[in-house]
Parts: sequence; structure tokens; C-alpha cells
Amino acid sequence: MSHQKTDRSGLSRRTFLGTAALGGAVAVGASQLSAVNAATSRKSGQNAHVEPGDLDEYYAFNSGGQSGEVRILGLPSMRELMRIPVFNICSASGWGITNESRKIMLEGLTPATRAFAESIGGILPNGDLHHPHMSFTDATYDGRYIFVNDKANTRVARIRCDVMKTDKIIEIPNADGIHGLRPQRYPRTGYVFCNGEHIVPLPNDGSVMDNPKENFWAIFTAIDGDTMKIAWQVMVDGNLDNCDADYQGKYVFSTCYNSEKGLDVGEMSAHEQDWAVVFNIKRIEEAVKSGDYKEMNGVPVIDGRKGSKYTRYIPVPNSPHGCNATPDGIHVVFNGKLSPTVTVIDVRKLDDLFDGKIKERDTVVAEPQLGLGPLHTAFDGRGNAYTTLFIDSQMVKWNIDKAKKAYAGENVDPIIQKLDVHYQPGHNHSTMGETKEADGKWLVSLNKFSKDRFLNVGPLKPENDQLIDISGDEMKLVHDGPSFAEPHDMLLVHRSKVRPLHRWPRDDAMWEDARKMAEQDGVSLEGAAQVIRDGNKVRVYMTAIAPVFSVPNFEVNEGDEVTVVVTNMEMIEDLSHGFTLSGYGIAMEVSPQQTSSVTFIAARPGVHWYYCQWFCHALHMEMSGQMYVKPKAKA
Ligand code: K7E
Ligand code: CUA
Repeated sequence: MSHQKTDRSGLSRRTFLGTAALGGAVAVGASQLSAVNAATSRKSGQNAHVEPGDLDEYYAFNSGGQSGEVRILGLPSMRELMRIPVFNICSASGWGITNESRKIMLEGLTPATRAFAESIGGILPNGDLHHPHMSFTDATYDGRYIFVNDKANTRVARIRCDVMKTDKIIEIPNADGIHGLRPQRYPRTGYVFCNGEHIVPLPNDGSVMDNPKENFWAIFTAIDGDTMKIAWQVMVDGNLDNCDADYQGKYVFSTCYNSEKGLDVGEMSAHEQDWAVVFNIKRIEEAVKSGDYKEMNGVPVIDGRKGSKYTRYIPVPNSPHGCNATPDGIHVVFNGKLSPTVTVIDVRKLDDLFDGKIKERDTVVAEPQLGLGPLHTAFDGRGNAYTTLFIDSQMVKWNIDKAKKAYAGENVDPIIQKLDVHYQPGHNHSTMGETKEADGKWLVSLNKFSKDRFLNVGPLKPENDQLIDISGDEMKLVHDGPSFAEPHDMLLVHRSKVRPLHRWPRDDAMWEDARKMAEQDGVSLEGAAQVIRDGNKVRVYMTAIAPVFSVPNFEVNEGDEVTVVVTNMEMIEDLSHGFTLSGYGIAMEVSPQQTSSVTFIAARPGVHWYYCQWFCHALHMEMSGQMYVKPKAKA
């Protein structure tokens, strides 16, 4: 009990459920119960401590929220292992600075956004990354890709799991604010589904800006995860929040908290009931084939508004948020947010729903009242669900079968345990919990507030990602994990599913432009020590082998367009180099067998040192060179 602290949130708590919902009371009851049943109950007690030098059992891929990046942690140690820049600019790796990264950041934008980005320096400098999800094959992780959303600039990105780098970023036309994102589980990914959260006019170019109820729409998008091209879109009533796919490859689900099509908080939360939209993949694919769509910005947009044969709208109380399919493939849970309930449907009833044999609410098989502010639900693969209660600052463990029995009228309480978390949890995630291989070992509660849990670091506090042992009958809080803005969600993948490379493949597609350029210049990237002048363009090719750059210095004229291409020829694992050019805002990572390039205008005359910024050798400090920029007058 020592870990339980008084909630100082100041938010109203537990007005619905009374004393039965008090975390302390339930926890006391549960611990007495487990003392009595000690002989028969499953004991938790996995070791969260990972000895120095030992490896974690799971990869955790945390979203970075408004920091725009993804972070890799080990679980259960919760040690941060790496960061993957995606929508942000990274000073260490040069993401957003190198030619390779800027091409990825630019080429998937719509023409209008691309023109805008060029006007502000070539790329969009920020993103808001909420939802990392791995590609699936046969309803479990296949270790190929991680797909992520950008709510801030309406984009979706793909991360290659072999090198843990972003390789595609696309903007989603016709939508605004990509929020919910899930890959198709079965038979494989396949599609990546994503939600445009905000309702906007179509087209959103200023030609129409009034009367939202008639003119503003939310757009659901299916991307082909292999090509990162948009396959189709569906226009819906209301807005779209979170989504999930089924385990059969037939249906996709999205929650809607703004069925009102309101523009402010009061309007958006007016209705006691909103809905979850169900999309029928097969019917939508047929519509694309038969031409039952309108093309907008080069994309087939299907009309999935109420009454269409492509969608169904299941009423759900009240402004639902998270959307989670159970690992048995049978149920989907919609988390009520402003309602203390979650709504559980049985996906086996959906064929009948689409055929008109039953009504929308006939698909609901449970609607347990769990506590205040249910946002997201995770699963242990043993029939139990774990729902975050934002307002109550609790994790509630409940049993799906019992909830179904209670809904059918039996006198059973589906709630097994409530555990205080610190504080205000948003997402939670269990190990392998969104796959058919859910193993029920660990659960992480991603809490929005840490308040007094850590040393004070000023007005902006870390979040708190708490590790919970769910292997036994009782949830046990075992670790507090402070984190910077803002892991909305995380992905917990068994290490057997992910096999990253130790070095880059020399022929990697990431630098195919640099390779083509070198071929035209008659230069080999692997043995290069050359400066090529081509009018006022200068191309500098060098290798990096500790502790030297193969080009120790070069000279250019003020105003030249200079491209520096650096290839790391180390075969030794972990021997990364870098190239930082003093006074030019340039830094790039060059890891073993990688080529990185950067192009800039030599606008500042004088002597400018370049140096390796990744500590690589006893003579790392000496791994440097000079760029001489001759002033225009003397050139
Ligand atoms: Cu609940 Cu953007 Cu997944 Cu945050 S969303 S919590
Ligand atoms: Cu090369 Cu430091």
C-alpha cells in the first residue's frame, strides 16, 4: 500500500461509483483476498530489474507526442535506448538537415503544403506523433515497419525496423489532423488506417468557410503500407478520434466524439451519446473498383455518411475516445471518456448488421461501468481488460466475460481490481497486447501528470510512464518512468519479433540520390577523397575512418552551392562518425557503412572547421578539417 498516494489533481473524482470505487478500499479487499487464497492464486512477482549488461525482453516504442519523434525503450527496465526522429529536426543525427532526411520530409507533401514548406525553409519543423503501431502478418507483429501519425500537420510516417529510421512521410489530403492510426492485422499490413480528427470544408482552400454542419467533413483514410500511397478515403458524419482494425481483415472501427459537428467544447460535448463508425473494407474496395466515389486531390473519396452501405454508426455514450480490439479477435472496446462506461461489441455480429438483419445496438454485448474518464483499454490474453481512468487516476482491471454476463442481466461484478496510478492516465499498453500473441506480463500506464513524483524541474514537469506487473491475479506497480513530451502511446514488442541490422547495407536506398550524383561525377562513395567543381556548384566527397576524414580541407567561393557527401567506411559495430560544420547550422550522423549528405550555400567567408561530433576514437577531437570560403571580391 505504500505506493498509493493521495491524488492531488483537484479534479472531481468518484462521483459516480461511490465508495465501492475507492482505490484504497478495493486494494485492501484484494490484498486480504490474496492472503487468504495465497495457495491457489497466480502470484505476480516478475523481476523488473535488468542487471547491468543484461538485455530487456521487450522493445518499447514510445510516441514522442509534440516532440515529433519516437523513442525506443527496453522493457521491463524502462531504459531509453534510442530516439528516432520523424517529424522533428534533430541536432544529433541531422534529421531535417541532411539531404536524405529533407527529401523524405518534403516529397510526400501535397503541392500546396510543399510550396508553403519551401517558403518557411523547406520543411515543416514540427509534428505531433501520438500512435506508433507495428506492421502485422497474420495478426501479430512482423518486425518490418512502424507506422506513426502526425496530428499537427496531417501526415503519416513509416519507420524501417531494420535500421530504425524513418523512410516515408506522406501528407493526407482532404483531411485535417491525423489522429487515430492502426495497421491492418489480417492477413497482413496491407492497409494503414488513419483518422482525420477535425472537420473541415472540402476542398479546404478558402472557397467555403461557413456552415460547418453542412460544409465540414471528417475523412477516414486507408494507406497502402507497402507503397505509402493512399488507397481510398471515406467521408463520414461527425468527427473521427481513435481507430482499430479487426483480426479478420473485414472491418475497421473509429470513435467519434463530435457527432454534433460542434466548433467549441460546449457544442462538441452536447450530446449524451456519440458513436463508433464501422467501415466495411470489402464493400469499400468494391466501390473503388466500380467507381462509386468522387475523386478529390487525386484520391477516391467514398461517401460513407449515415445511410451509406459502406459504414454503420453504433451509438456509444459519451464522446468515446480509445478503440481497442481484443486479442481473441472477437470483441472491440470503445472507451466512453465522458461516460463512466466502456462499450463492447462482438465483431461476429457485424455481417448481420451490414445485411440489415440486426440493429446497431444489437452488436453491443457489454457496457460495464468502470469509473471516471475511461480512455484506453489493454488486454492480457487471459480474458481480462485494463482500462485507464483519466479522472479517477486509476487503472481498472475487469473481466470481459463477466461484463457480458452482467450486461445479460446476471448479478456479477466484472471489476477485479483498481490500482492508483500517478496521475491521469491516457493510453496504456500491455506486452504484445494488440496481437493474437498477447502474453499478459507487463502493462504500462502512460500518465499525463507526474506532479510530486519526481524532483521538481520547474513549471514544465515530466509525464510518468508507470510499469505494472500484470502476470499475477493482482496488478502491481513496480516502476515510475519520467518522460518528456509526450508519450501518448507505446508499442510493446517481444524482442524475438525485431531484428535490426548492426551496420547499414552499403547499397541502401536511403542515399540513392547521393550515389547517382557520385556516379555522374565518376566518383566512388566508398573510396572518395574528391572535390568536384561544376560551375558554382561544388561537390565534396569524403570517407570517414577513425580518426580521419579523407578530405582534410577544401576551398570554395562565397555564394557557391556546396554539397558534402560523407561515407563511413567502418566495419566495426557502433563506430558512428558525424560531420558538423562550424557556423553553418550543419550536423549529420554517419553510422557504420552509411552515406550522408548535406547541401548549403557557402554564404559566410572565412575559415570554417568541420569536425566529427560522435565520439569515435582517442583522436576524435582531431577528426576535423577546414572549409575555406573565399570572399566574393577576391574570388
Ligand atoms: Cu488518447 Cu492522441 Cu491516443 Cu493521447 S490519444 S491519450
Ligand atoms: Cu569520428 Cu568522432
